[in-house]
Amino acid sequence: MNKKYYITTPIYYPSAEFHIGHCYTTIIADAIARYKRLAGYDVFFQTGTDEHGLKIETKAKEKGVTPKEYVDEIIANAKDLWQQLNISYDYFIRTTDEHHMTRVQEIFKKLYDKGDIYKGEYKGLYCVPCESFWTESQLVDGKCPDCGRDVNLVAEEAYFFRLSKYQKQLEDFYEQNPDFIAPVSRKNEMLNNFIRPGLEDLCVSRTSFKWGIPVTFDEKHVIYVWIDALTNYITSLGYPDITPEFEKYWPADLHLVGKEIVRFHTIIWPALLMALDLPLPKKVFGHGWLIIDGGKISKSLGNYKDPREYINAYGVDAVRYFALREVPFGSDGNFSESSLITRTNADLCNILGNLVSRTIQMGIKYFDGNVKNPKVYADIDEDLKNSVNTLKDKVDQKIEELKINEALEEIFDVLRKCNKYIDDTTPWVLAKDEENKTRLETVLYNLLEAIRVCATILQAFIPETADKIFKGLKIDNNNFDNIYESVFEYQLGSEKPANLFERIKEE
Ligand code: ME8
Repeated sequence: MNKKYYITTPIYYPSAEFHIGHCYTTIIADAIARYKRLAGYDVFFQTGTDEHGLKIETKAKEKGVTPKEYVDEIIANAKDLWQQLNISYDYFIRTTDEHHMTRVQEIFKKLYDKGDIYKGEYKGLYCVPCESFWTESQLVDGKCPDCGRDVNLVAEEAYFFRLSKYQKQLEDFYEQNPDFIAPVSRKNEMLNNFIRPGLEDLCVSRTSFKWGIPVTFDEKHVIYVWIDALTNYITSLGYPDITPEFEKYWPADLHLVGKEIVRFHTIIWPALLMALDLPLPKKVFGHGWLIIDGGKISKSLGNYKDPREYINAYGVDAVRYFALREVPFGSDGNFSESSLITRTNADLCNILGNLVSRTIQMGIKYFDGNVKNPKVYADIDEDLKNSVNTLKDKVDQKIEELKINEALEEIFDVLRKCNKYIDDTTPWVLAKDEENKTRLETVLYNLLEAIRVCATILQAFIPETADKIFKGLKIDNNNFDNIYESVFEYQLGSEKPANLFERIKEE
């Protein structure tokens, strides 16, 4: 039986079209999922949409459509976007799915019967665009700390989840599982700013709007945000039924989220799971934000383009590579079209594309496309081979630590070395003298092997490009099991393959 790996993205709000920030999390989750599949794991990769709430109800009303009609259109576009980005999700959950809704109702009832949900009155400061309640002390200049807009004082009858009851259990859990939250700075933030000062019970129902999952035993209430949203990670597996899928995949190995929802995933979600007597996810990683002109890319600010425009202009792997490589994973980073272009030209075009096309062309020109291993090595070859042979372990380690950008740096270091190896061994000089034929073949064979190994790993990150490389090398793609089984002879044919990336001119 293969080892399993369950990875999730947040379920995004379809209140507006998705932007590059949503692509960021989803591309990274996809690369990790693909990597684990190549490594032989039985992967379950889930993404989806979080469709209830006042904001969507209001937006739909403004547009003169039902909330469901409103979200359906956005979700069709989102699915098209994921397809164009080669996102290999196994399951797309919608919180309007019938089975999700009934399962959420059952979970709510279960918690109520247990006494962990009770009826009370909610008074709070509410930000409509962010769908968030804030305490007085969290406001910045009296406004919503996330978007800077006005908040309203709201009072209504509501159900509460006994979050406070789980304070000690959460602290103990953090203590015993030091790797639960990453990066570690976010863990300290949760402990010091939220848990230790004392957890308040959490409001989990609303009567002020209708667009939500009704509480079965008190129908004027709809279940509010977090019990509906967070449980997506288990309702998709059939919970509360203990299905074979649930038994196989739960607990999740990794919830990948943006830093602003770490709090919900590392406090509310574990507490809910504790209340349900379920095991907790192994890790929550809170990544940084992509920012534009110093501010967060935001639906409410509308400061973004449809990511499909970038895919159409520069190719899917330019966008994927940027998301994976540009920003140290965990930190905030700037996004601009010009940095996307610079990154594509510098790495994909100059380092990778150039290497692959030069090598294949030389194989065709000097050996009619047939290059095998003459097995006579010089020191300079051993050096390159050593970098190639240790690459997979280095990348494994980086992926384990979720240092995704550094994983790509390792691969591109090897590719850079290959280019330097060409400059140092000067195949075009070797080609002038028949006596150097064996040496020349060794050089080209080593390069082809290095490219093959890099492409095998790159399948996880830029799958379309990796496929093109395999086609250029005229070999089948591989998983990691036989990555270090050498090819006996490359038969490259006679046709020069198209360039992997054209240099982009910045206007
Ligand atoms: O919060 N940079 O949905 P949401 C990087 N429905 N990542 C970004 C980003 C940016 N500028 N903007 C968005 C929700 N993201 C809830 C989640 S989960 C049970 C419920 C990504 O549509 C990032 O992953 O506001 C962030 O956490 C998520 O989109 C927020 O998506």
